[in-house]
Amino acid sequence: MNRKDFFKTSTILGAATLLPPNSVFANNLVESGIDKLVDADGNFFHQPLPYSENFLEPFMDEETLHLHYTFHHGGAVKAANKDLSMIKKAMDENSLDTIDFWTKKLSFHLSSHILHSIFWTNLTNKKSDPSGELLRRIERDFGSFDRLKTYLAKISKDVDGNGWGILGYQPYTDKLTVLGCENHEKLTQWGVIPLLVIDVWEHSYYLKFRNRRSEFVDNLFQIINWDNVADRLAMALKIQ
Ligand code: MN3
Repeated sequence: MNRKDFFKTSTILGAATLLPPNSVFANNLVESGIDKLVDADGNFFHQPLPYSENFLEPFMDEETLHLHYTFHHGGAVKAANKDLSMIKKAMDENSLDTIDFWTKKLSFHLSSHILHSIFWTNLTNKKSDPSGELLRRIERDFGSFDRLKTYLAKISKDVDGNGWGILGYQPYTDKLTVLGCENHEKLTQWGVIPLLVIDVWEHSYYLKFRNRRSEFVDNLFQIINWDNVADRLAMALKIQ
């Protein structure tokens, strides 16, 4: 192991040791404490699910999870790599006519990759509740856990078209904040670090819940891994 690798490993361990030993999040972190999205060559890769495809049954059915993870998330990873290569090609050839197209596509596909990577770790198959610093900040910034749930559920249900309901940490204000994101990248605030993301694209619920997005969102609140959200907040506070 050379010095650089040693330093890298040490800092990864440093970030991960802040997290409980059974944390699914700690297994796929980079040294700064965010999700690992790229391989050693800088290409985006599709990290494995942190559980089997039937783990979230009956709250999320196996077929939906399989299609969602494999083709929707997986497709975004492939597309983001293509976008990057097309941007590089355009710059190498000094042929910039379509570079705005690929730049816009990268924003869409990479945002999809980031949010899906977080989404899988945000879910579990048993009920949990926030505690500690996360609960303290929820109560400070929203009044109570119930008030946050009501707010985040409403925002998620009411996203226009496809998108995400998001609970994030906003470092500029040192507060938790809620976003109703359209597609994967619209209606954010610069700087927000996503902690909990609710995928309300139709592909995440249509097989089982048909048109009943509201029911899907209420159902999803049963299986949120609040320990993972707390881990993500701890990392966000560390890396800001
Ligand atoms: Mn999705």
